[in-house]
Amino acid sequence: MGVVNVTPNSFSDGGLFVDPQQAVAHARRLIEEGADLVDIGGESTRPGAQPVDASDELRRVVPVLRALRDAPVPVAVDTAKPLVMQAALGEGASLINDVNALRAPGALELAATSDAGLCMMHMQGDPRTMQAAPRYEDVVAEVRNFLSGRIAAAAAMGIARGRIVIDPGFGFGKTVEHNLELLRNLHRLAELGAPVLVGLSRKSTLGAITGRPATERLAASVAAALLAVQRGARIVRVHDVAATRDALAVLAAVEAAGNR
Ligand code: HH2
Repeated sequence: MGVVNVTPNSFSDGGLFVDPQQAVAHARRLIEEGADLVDIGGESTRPGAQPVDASDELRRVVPVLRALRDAPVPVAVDTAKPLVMQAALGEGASLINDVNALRAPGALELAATSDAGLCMMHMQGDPRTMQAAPRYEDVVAEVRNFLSGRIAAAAAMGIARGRIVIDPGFGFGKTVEHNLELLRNLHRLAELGAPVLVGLSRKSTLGAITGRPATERLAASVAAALLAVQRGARIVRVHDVAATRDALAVLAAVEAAGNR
């Protein structure tokens, strides 16, 4: 999944693709690099980010989604707002990627009326405050219980399980240790039976490990994507598609050789 942030303030590429034409060109570039889907977002959820109102978010993402209607891969919308979800579905989006796991009033109901894929992510708190003091007794069990609860909530609305993707939400109300613990135990989330999406690309945990700023986290991001796929991730949400694909091709070749 290639990331397209149509925002002025995203943590690693804020402002680069805020112009819809630039965003569309970037999405097409990521598709050429081998993205199997692209994720269009109009609100940064970086720690400390202020919420954006729906009209601004719509102004950012709708022209981009419209221009990508003919894209050769599915297009996701990264939003927590039912109004934006609805508009995005009308513009041809086929996956709703919600960092708030469809907890906004009306979000699950709207999702139930569509046939889109649904990615539900775990977050402790909200982006404004989530990194202040994340606390868990057992981060893996708590994230797993939350996601299992969201799968059940979706099922209770009549949403087929096959439409659901789950995501532990790396960096969303988690310390470096919490993120590493979740990555080490990703298989426990995969056991829930829904494909697991992992977003670690360029995130601050990789900065804490390597000492590098967001613009210099390519190698760390590729390593994280590879480790995630080895531990059961089925989708990796990345800014650097070509490099990630190469790394995953090596992993696939090694695994195929083992199966011969
Ligand atoms: N991370 C970000 C945004 N959306 N969605 C899912 N499912 N999983 C993630 O880990 C995830 C996500 C944050 O990254 P980015 O979009 O690059 O930054 P920003 O929120 O600052 O726009």
